[in-house]
Amino acid sequence: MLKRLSVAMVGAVLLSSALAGCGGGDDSSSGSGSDDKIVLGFSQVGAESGWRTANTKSIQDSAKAAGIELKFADAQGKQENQITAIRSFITQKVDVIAFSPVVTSGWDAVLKEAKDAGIPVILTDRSVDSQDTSLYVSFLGSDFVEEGKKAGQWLVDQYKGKTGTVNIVELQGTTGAAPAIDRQKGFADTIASDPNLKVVKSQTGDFTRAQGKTVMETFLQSTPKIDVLYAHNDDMGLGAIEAIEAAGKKPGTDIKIITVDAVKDGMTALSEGKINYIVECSPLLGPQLMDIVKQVKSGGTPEKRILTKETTFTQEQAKTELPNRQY
Ligand code: GYE
Repeated sequence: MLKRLSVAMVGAVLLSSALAGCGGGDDSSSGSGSDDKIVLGFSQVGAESGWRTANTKSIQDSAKAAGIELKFADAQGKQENQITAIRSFITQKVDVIAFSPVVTSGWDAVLKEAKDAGIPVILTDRSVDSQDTSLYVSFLGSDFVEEGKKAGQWLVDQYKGKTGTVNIVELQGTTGAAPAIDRQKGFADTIASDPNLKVVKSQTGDFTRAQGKTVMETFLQSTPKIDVLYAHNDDMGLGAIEAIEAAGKKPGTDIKIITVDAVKDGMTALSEGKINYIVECSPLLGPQLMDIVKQVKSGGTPEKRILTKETTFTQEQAKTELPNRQY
């Protein structure tokens, strides 16, 4: 009951703040040029990780730089909040809607409402599983299966020619989220080439540091021999490092660690030898998103799938890259 109430309240707050942004007095709130400014409604997942914080900043900064009026709603990790925010953007008649879907499924109805209202939708960072791809104009983001494959390939290379079972534990991202599904799949498919590599435990840590720590504690208690940890993001890996150290083990040495993202804290742990390998996933999607928004608004047709460029980092490479890392 209490939970329901708080969800309803968050929804109401989102709705009212979103409405306030576009309600009366538009001249004074946005300056004299507000009429011809493109209005973009953006529904963000939340603030679960360092990646997400950098992604939010990138979107806010680049909207400003592009002269686009941004209506930003934080869904606090809840799909129902995202649906509420999207509906409020439709009511407000924003020019374009963009969002990073917390999970892949359950979007058809609200996307249809946007389409019927003639408002183009851009998927940012994460995909949806809608069969009808006309429900969105473009999807900008990483190839998460490829990221999982890169993580798996590094491990395959590490254990090439060696004998004995390698026990791997996996910290998955948010259940049902595209990066969790795809990073698991890419990794599993790749390590299948070496029968010694076995995932013995796999559980969600919801992409957060706190849950990464808690779940790793249970892994350590239930599994005496853990050789490798594969965490779907840096934050869960960093939480797990705390649990490993508290259990008297040396992260990076006693347990090899692979993560995804390459945010500053992850890169620092990598350069210190506590993480062994990081697959990069760039959160800096803002500039490209604003370009797509402008293109759509001027009647253009953006590519249906726009991929971000990414790399990988070893411990040595992290030392070189760290001083340049923006996020
Ligand atoms: O890897 C993780 C975040 O969707 C790519 O979400 C994003 C993921 C990112 O919470 O840190």
